[in-house]
Amino acid sequence: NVSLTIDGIKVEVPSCYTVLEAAREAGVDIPSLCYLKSINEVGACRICMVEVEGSRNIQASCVLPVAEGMSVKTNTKSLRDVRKATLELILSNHNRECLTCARNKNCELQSLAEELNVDKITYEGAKTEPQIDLKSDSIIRDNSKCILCGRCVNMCKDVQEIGILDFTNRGFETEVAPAFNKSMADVPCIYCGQCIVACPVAALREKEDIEKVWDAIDNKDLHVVVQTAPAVRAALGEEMGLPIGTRVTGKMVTALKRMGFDKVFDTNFAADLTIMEEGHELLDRIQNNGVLPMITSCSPGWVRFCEFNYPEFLENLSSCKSPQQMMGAILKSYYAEKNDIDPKKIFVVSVMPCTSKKTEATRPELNVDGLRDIDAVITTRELGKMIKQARIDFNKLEDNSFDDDLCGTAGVIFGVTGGVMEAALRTVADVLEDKDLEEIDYNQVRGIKEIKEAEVTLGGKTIKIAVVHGTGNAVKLLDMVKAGEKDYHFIEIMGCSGGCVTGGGQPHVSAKDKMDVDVRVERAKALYEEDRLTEVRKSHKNEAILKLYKEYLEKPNSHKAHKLLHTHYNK
Ligand code: HC1
Ligand code: SF4
Repeated sequence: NVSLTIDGIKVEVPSCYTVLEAAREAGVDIPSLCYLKSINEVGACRICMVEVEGSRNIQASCVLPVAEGMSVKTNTKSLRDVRKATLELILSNHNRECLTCARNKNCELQSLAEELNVDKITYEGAKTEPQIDLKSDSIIRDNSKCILCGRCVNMCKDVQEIGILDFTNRGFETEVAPAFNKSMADVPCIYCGQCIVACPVAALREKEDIEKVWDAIDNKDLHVVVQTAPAVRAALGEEMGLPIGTRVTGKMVTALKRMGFDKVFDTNFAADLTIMEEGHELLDRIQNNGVLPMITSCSPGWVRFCEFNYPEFLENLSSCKSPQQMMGAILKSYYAEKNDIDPKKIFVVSVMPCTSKKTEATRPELNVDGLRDIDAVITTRELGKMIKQARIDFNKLEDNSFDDDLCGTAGVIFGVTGGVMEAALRTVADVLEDKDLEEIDYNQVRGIKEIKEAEVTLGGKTIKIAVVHGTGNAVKLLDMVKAGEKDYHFIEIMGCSGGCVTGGGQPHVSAKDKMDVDVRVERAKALYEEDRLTEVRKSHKNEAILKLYKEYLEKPNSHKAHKLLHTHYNK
């Protein structure tokens, strides 16, 4: 450890700390902008400058290592002046239409301008020509909002190992964009939205479908139903000012009913259905020499990543559609027939923690008889905006339950890394052991370790499994599988680190708050809590699922199930 003083406060911190981190321990909040813990520590924006006793120059604290006996000042007049001038320069070439901006009141640049008391822009000068890329179904890039902090660049390059975004040109012409300034729709972007999560401003944001959803609700000819993904309940509260990871399932359902949806369903039901189909597919592949390892296919970012970067693994992907799609397919077939509604008049809205789900919903290979499973996808953030637009006082709402014709069980843990695997093991174990096992917590696949591996012996068979999250970690694992260094029966891959709880559509958490909490861990707790509270925690024991097979699908992987619930990806 190292001892130093910051603004006269003595602190002792590990020697690997930076001055910015040490200050945080001392309760001193040095302002910063480009800094994003473990992802972007580059000292580019020059906002976090400090004075160090004995040094003539001021220095960027986010890249300044602590040293024994160091004495640091963070709040002198000259530092305040420098920071303010730097921020004014950044703002001089920023599209400052804050009132109509997607990140209004939720923007790190705006907050900083307020905190540093910037009350005028002294240096009005040249402006970058605005260029807004609206072509993809998932992500909008708007260079008039970009402050060149590089957070998205390093997120995409180092964490996701994709490298879609980079700095181009020089000097005043510098921009962050895909190569050759192509649209995000014309490069191998997987729409994971992790660049949006990293962006402090609105230079990267989702393509909103809010108006489309309100229009559907207002259209009296349509039967408008909504499904919410497992991870949404773990984060929506943050949009309403609640602490990170507050579980708001009941209030969310009430809000959706008040907004005017005809039915409010839980994607967990379709996640259970996925387990039934995927579990049986795995057993079939193991027993009949099918392609192994089988790899999950519910994360659309991961599926796109596989298509672009590892096409040799496409045959390993489970043929199951994702739960989002399965839900739509069941609503427009079984549910439509049972309730005597024309499937063409059913409008299915998904609320997802994910930006890639917007593009997934448009994929033609997922259609059934030319009909899309899902008609509109909104993110958790968009739902937050709609609830506010509807003037619903969220925190005062009573709890309500999902419409129970199609309810869920183990599916809730799908939203966290390892959850699909755990839910699958609960079912596969019971089938292979031919028992109703009581020990169903698979701690080996929980947690945020980059690669989780386990061997489970079930009914005398050893099943080798692995779980990875974030495409960067998928690269590491798949390269080992390719090299023959590892072999497994079943692999779970999720496109985002932490799984869906930290998907690209989840509420923004500032870089400052991310220094204190691991958002992945806090939100995961909410889903494990809901799992603990659920009476039935195995997909194959879900009464609604059993009824669906009995009344309609017959059995897992039946002809009908294949038509509705499976697909084939090829590139
Ligand atoms: Fe997910 Fe899934 S868990 S992919 O992370 O398999 O988005 O939450 O809805 O489809 O169920 C996302 C979450 C979600 C699907 C399920
Ligand atoms: Fe990179 Fe994902 Fe952003 Fe595309 S969506 S640019 S892949 S981080």
